[in-house]
Amino acid sequence: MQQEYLIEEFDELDPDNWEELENEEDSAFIATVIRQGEKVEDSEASLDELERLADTAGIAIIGRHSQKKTQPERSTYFGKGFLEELSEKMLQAGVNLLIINDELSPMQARNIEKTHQIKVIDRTEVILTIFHKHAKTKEAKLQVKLAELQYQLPRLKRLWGHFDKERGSMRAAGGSASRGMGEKQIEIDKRLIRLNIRKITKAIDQITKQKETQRKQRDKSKKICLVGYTNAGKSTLFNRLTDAGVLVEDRLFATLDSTSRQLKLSTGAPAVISDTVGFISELPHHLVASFRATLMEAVDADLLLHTVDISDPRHEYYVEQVNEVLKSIGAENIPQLLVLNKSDLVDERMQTILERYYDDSIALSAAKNIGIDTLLQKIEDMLMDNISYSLLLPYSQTALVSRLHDIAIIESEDYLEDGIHLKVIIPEMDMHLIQQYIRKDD
Ligand SMILES: Nc1nc2c(ncn2[C@@H]2O[C@H](COP(=O)(O)OP(=O)(O)OP(=O)(O)O)[C@@H](O)[C@H]2O)c(=O)[nH]1
Ligand SMILES: [Mg+2]
Repeated sequence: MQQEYLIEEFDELDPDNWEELENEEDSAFIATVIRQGEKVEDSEASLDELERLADTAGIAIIGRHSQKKTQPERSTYFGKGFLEELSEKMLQAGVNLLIINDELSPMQARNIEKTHQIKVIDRTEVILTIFHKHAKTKEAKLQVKLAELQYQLPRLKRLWGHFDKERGSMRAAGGSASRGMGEKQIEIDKRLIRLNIRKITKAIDQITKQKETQRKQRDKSKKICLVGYTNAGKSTLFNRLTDAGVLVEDRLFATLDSTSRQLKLSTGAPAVISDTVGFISELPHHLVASFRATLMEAVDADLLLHTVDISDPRHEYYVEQVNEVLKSIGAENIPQLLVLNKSDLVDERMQTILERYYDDSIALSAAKNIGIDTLLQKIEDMLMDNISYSLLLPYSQTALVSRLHDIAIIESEDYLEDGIHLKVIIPEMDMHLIQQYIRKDD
């Protein structure tokens, strides 16, 4: 069984004590700035995504507005006239919540709320709310809690503003909520939050260590990790490959933790595959930092199965966004196989075009069980290509060493008395270059 992290000293994070978010705000307006050079279609698609995120968080969107601007204003994000118009429209529609498709600075949010008497939340808060609602395991809960606290810390003053207006309407800062609190209370809460951050960080470190030990135990196994944009079908594919029965749902961020299972390969080589949290564009950085225990699964993999929904016209953008996140966690050099999922929803001609367009890709349908055998075959081929070789080169071969730096992944490099010791992963086609230097005892 996975996820048996018994961290008794953190009882307050037990499922029973996990404070439930209240959601009295069930309708809102969304708004964005269209920056200079940004295409209107891209901005609209991003608002569509925000609307979907809001829906997952339990908020219905009944108005959508955008303002063209070179860039957002430093103090109020939108221009004054636009905000006045917007708050007027919100008043008419009887809506008191504005969601902005960006991460607001604490000052911007405070200024908008003070001047226009509307409640404003940003994209990050919507994502945090979803993560909060979907977190089931202790690992996920601790990580979400950490991200929330880090997000709240610089925003306490504003959060207390919310409590003054509407009791307990926002995520309770540090767990305590009352009314009309002044600066002193904010200071007390800041201290409380910092203390909690330290405690939770310690607990997460413990989880990370346990996971590291688990990973070391399966060190001989090849590690494969499913990554991809949220809702791409990673968990569906994981279940298809392993019969693990993890949760699959047509909603964003259904999976928030990682699950690993043995993967049976026809070569008999031991392999483990992991399903993990999905990515989204502009994933809040606090979440990326907090989810490092979960994301280590991807960082440590020998092969990433980068899953993308090809029935969505924005597939190329999703691939780019996922690669961005992979880069930010240091997993950009891990070999990838791009799984073009949901092929049942596009015609065959399109599948062929896309398979040619994307290097190392395969079109399949996880849900309809089409193309799974080919996928397994491809995984085997790719893993075979990724064997690392130990080499011993004489010092006369420094030119080859620098060539290897260009064409291979150098895992280690030591200049010793008997020559240059290298550990390299090299493409099949370049094997002839190193053949005579492979150390036989390895
Ligand atoms: N038509 C079709 N639907 C699919 C396919 N694979 C997955 N789905 C659907 O896509 C939705 C999301 O699937 P999940 O497997 O939960 O996606 P995920 O990538 O794990 O999503 P998160 O965990 O939320 O990041 C579900 O409704 C699945 O039934 C497929 O091959 N074809
Ligand atoms: Mg999933």
